[in-house]
Formats: sequence, C-alpha cells, structure tokens
Amino acid sequence: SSSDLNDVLNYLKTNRSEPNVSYFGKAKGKNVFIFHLESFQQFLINYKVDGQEVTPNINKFFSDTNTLSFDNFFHQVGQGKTSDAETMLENSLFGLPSGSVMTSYGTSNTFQALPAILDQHGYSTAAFHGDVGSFWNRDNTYKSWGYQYFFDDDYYKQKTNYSVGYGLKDKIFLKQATQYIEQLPQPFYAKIITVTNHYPYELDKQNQSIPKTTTGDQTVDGYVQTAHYLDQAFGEFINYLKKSGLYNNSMIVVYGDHYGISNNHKKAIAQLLGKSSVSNYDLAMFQKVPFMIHMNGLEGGINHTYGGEIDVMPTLMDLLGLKNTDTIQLGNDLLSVNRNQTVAFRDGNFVSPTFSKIGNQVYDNKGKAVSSSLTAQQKKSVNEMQARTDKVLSLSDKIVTGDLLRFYTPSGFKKVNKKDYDYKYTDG
Ligand code: GP9
Ligand code: MN
Repeated sequence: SSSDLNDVLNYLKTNRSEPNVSYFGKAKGKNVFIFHLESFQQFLINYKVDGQEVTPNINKFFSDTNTLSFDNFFHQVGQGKTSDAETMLENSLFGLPSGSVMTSYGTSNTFQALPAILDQHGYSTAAFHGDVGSFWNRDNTYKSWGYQYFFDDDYYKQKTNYSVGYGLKDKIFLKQATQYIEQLPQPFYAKIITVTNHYPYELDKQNQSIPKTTTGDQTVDGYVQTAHYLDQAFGEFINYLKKSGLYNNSMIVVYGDHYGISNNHKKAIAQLLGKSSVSNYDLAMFQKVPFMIHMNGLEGGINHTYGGEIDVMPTLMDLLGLKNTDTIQLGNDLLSVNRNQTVAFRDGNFVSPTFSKIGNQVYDNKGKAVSSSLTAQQKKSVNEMQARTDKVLSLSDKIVTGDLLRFYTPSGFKKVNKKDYDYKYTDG
C-alpha cells in the first residue's frame, strides 16, 4: 500500500549513507565481473590441509595490492540460498522469511536491479550459469532484472562426465563461457555463477587434487576438495582475463554466496577451526564469506567494516559513479565513512563490531556471552541494533510481497519491459 511505501521512503531518508569521495566513480565505465563462488566461506582463505593451501589462487587475489578485500563480510541468506544472495547483490533487498523471492515474485514483481540500471547507462549485461535456466526461476527473474543475455546450460557443449551435481563442472563451464564474453559489447556487466563447490561436494577422481579433511563427517570432508577445484577454475579464468586484456579494464568482484557447511555439523566445524567446541557466536562468525573488489589502480588492502550481501549494490553503484540518492535499496555502501555496521541475518539475529545477538544471547566482540552484564547504555545500543534489524527485514518483506516498486520509479530510470528479452538458445 502507499503507506507501506512511505514507511520505506521515510526509513531511507534518514538511513541512506553518503558515498566516500575517494572511491566515488573510481570504476566509471569499466567492465564489471561478478564472480560467484558457490558455497564458499571466508575460513577457506589461507586454509591449509596437510600443509597445502586449499585455495592458492583466491588467496593470491585476496591479498593482491589492487584488491580491496573485506574480512567481516557476511552472507545473509535464508531458505532461498543462492537466489537470496543474487537478490541481495543486485537489488539490495533481502530474501524472504521462507521460500525465495526469485521463485515466488521474480516473474511478477517490478524490480530496479543493477543490470537494468547499467543497461540504461550503456552497458551490455549477461549472466552465465551451467545449470538449467529454470533453476531458481532465473530464466524469468533475469528478465525482470533487465539482463539482456542469460547463457544457461543450453549454450554449452555437453558430454558425459562434463557435469557433476547441479551442472557443468566449473573449469569446463568457464572455458566455454569465454566465447560469449568475447562477443559482449564493452562496457559490459557479466555475472558468472559457478556450481561445482556445492553440497554434497562430489567430484570425479581425476579432479581431486588435495586430500579430504579428516573430521570423519562424510558431508564435510569433501568440501575442501571441491573448493580446491573451484580455486583452480578461478585461477584459469583469471589467466584468461589477463591474456585477453580484460583484467586491466574491468572491475572484478568476487564473493561467496553462503555457507557450505551448515550448523548441523558443529563437531566437524570445531575440528576444522582447531577448537574443542563452537559456541553460537563462533557459528555466527563462521557465516563470513569473501567479498573482494579488484581493479587496476585501486588501492587494495583489508577493510574491516562489518557488512553483508545487502550492501553490495550501493557499494558498486558508488564505485561506478552512478547516482544513487533516490533508489530503494536497504544496504549501504561498504566504503562510506560513517556507515551503520549492524549486519542483519534473515532470522532476525545480528552481528556488529560491538555486540551481536544470536538467539536469546548477546555476545561482545570477543564472543563472550554478556546478556546479564550489560550496562544500561549498552542495553540501549543493543536494542537499537535489534530494532534496526527488525525494521530492514520487515521493510524488505513489504517491498517484495506488496510489489511496492511498481508504485515508485527513481528519477531517470526506465521501467523494465520483460518482453524485451528472450534467452532461448537457437543454433546458429
Ligand atoms: C543451482 C545453484 C545452486 O543452479 O545455483 O543453488 P543453491 O542450492 O546453492 O541455492
Ligand atoms: Mn549457492
């Protein structure tokens, strides 16, 4: 309703953060890659098995002098998993308390997504994925988001052994994706969704090149093997970008979509982290995923701000120098100077640099349970963070379930017409 929309606009009036002047427009006109690392958690960075780095190529990228890396960046997905991550990254809206925005609303709702915005600024836009196009209703949702092209599994040569689990093996997928990348008019925005590092972490013998972990938990121990394979695929892709020259004129954004090891595996998680047991706070910290931005000339380093997937779109828009003062987005630019660092999880818990709330317990930033020892001042600050968390989640749900964006168009934005797009593969 219009009063719900007013709630949203009022919230944004006081909660929009200012771009950081030293980053605004730094990536103007660059090609953009969004490289989606399936089920990839932050703890894998610099993790070793038997003295061997699990992800040497991603590690190198993480600490490259031209990579801005975030080490307090959290996934914020719910049941919609990958689709929630995509929804947050390209719309700055949360997934739903249950189900998936893309599945339930992707076809019918109005969106003002990043691909559509970039299209209207002269970009060509494409998504790449080696699974069937209908998974998570991508083939319809991407039209609503304004993607010009969606290269789903129909676009790649298939052979026996080319696929495992949900789709084409990453190396084979990425190699074949390059023929389409090369045809995209520049500047382009390309989202590349990998899939091999997906539960239950199966991989053919010949691609296993690091030992499994030895927690004894069957579903956990293969994780480093598929992560290692993903890392090799990533390394090959980066080499391709360097050879083709794209590495130097692109902003390359790399992120992990969500956990690979669920909280049902506490004992194994403790072993992987070298701890005797894990608390709920440890498990919350275990939800960190990589977020890295690489670009020639960008001053890299590790940024410690607390943030999550909801914050990616405003961050990228500011880097791209796109006006973002009247869009409806619930995150804030990770590079803003005075940004609010409360990270909302989809279940209403939150983490922050000071206090975090998991279930009924409040923790300080060392992981100590402090509910019963908070001062009045601290209690007040915890309550404020909780209120903010509840607010952004409920506003997001109102926007999605009420299709509120159909009542509001940011200045200069042209409504997306789904009929403009057709992703069906036709030979020749
Ligand atoms: C399938 C893939 C997996 O196409 O993106 O989705 P997930 O199971 O991780 O949500
Ligand atoms: Mn996923």
